[in-house]
Parts: sequence; C-alpha cells; structure tokens
Amino acid sequence: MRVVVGTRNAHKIEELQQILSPLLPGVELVPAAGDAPDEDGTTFYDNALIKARAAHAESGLPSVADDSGLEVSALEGAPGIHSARYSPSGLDADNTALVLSRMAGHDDRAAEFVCAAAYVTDRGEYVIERRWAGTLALEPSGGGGFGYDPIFIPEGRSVTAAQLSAHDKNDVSHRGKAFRALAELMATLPRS
Ligand code: ITT
Repeated sequence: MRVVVGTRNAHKIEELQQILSPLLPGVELVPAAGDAPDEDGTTFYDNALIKARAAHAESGLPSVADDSGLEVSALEGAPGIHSARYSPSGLDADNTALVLSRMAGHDDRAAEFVCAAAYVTDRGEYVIERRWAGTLALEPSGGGGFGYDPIFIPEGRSVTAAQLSAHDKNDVSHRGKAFRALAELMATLPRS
C-alpha cells in the first residue's frame, strides 16, 4: 500500500519516515507531487486537513499531512500557525532570532510545539493533535533537528531539542506523539 505524504518540508518527511515506517509495515510513504495548497486555515487542524486533502485529491491515494508550529505563552501563542514564515525570510535562523528578540524582558519563557496529523482516504478524514511542552533557551544550541529546535528546551531536559538524537526527539515530540496515534488508528481502518 502506498500513502502520500503531503508536506514539502524535507526535515518533516525524514521524521515521518522514522516515526511511521516501523509502525506501518508494508506501507510505502511517497512524497506528494504538484503544487503545495494554500494554507488558509486558521488552526493547525484545518491546515493539516487542507494539505492531506490536496495530496489525496491529486494522487487518489490515502494521504497524510502535518501542520505544526511553536506557541509561545508570552507572545500570546505566536508564532503559532505562522511558524514557518514568522520572519520575512522564513529562514530557520531568522525565525528563531525573531522569537528570541521578542522575548526580551519576558520572564515567562514557556512554549509548546503543536502538531496536527491528518489522514484522508476515500472513506474518511481523521486528524489527531498532540503537544510538546518546554521553555525557550536564551540562545540557540545544537545542530540536530530543524526550525525552532535549537531554542526549545523540552520539559524534563536540560538541553535543546536540537541536542537530542533523532530517535530521542521522535520519542517525545509533538510529531512523534501525533503520528504514532494516527498510525494506530490507520492500522484499524480498511485499506482504500
Ligand atoms: P509543509 O507545509 O510543506 O508541511 P512547512 O515547514 O511550511 O512545510 P508548517 O506550515 O506546518 O510546515 O510549519 C511548520 C513550522 O513550524 C516549521 O517550518 C518550523 O519552523 C516549525 N516546527 C514544526 N515542527 C517543528 C519541530 O519539530 N522542530 C522545530 N520546529 C518545528
């Protein structure tokens, strides 16, 4: 069985391969073709469905997609669904620098990653959302992961997400938790 992955972010695709492959034996994950859809939803949930629906409509195959981002309490939930393009360049280093600069003067450094994982087939649509709590570091550290990982210190850890191994990150991350729950659900559904 082939399942299309409706994301263009290579880091996410790599994480999804690592998370889903052991749980879905016999399932081949293939990248979506065609143009990315407009993410004009107002929630992670809506945008994940928009991406999975577009991949399904284009391919005719069961499709998964991820919409995710970082919510910072002191910034009233920003960057949130705008995480990928928070700074004008949209580069990871610029996005993280902008978050850190907006945190100047704030004592509350609580933040959470959010991931909505969507699965769309001819028979139905499913979305599961999971979170990963932590705090913001004062400066970036670590070379693993992507996006805001270098400034995110997961709850219960003393290093940033970018200092965790890929395995350790997937074990506890928003994406790991959301897609493991989705894979459990997918395994119970008829394959169409
Ligand atoms: P697709 O829409 O093609 O999936 P994207 O990167 O634009 O790719 P999103 O709109 O879901 O995806 O934005 C996700 C952004 O949130 C991502 O670019 C990072 O900046 C941030 N992010 C999400 N998960 C993350 C993680 O595990 N570690 C660090 N940053 C993350």
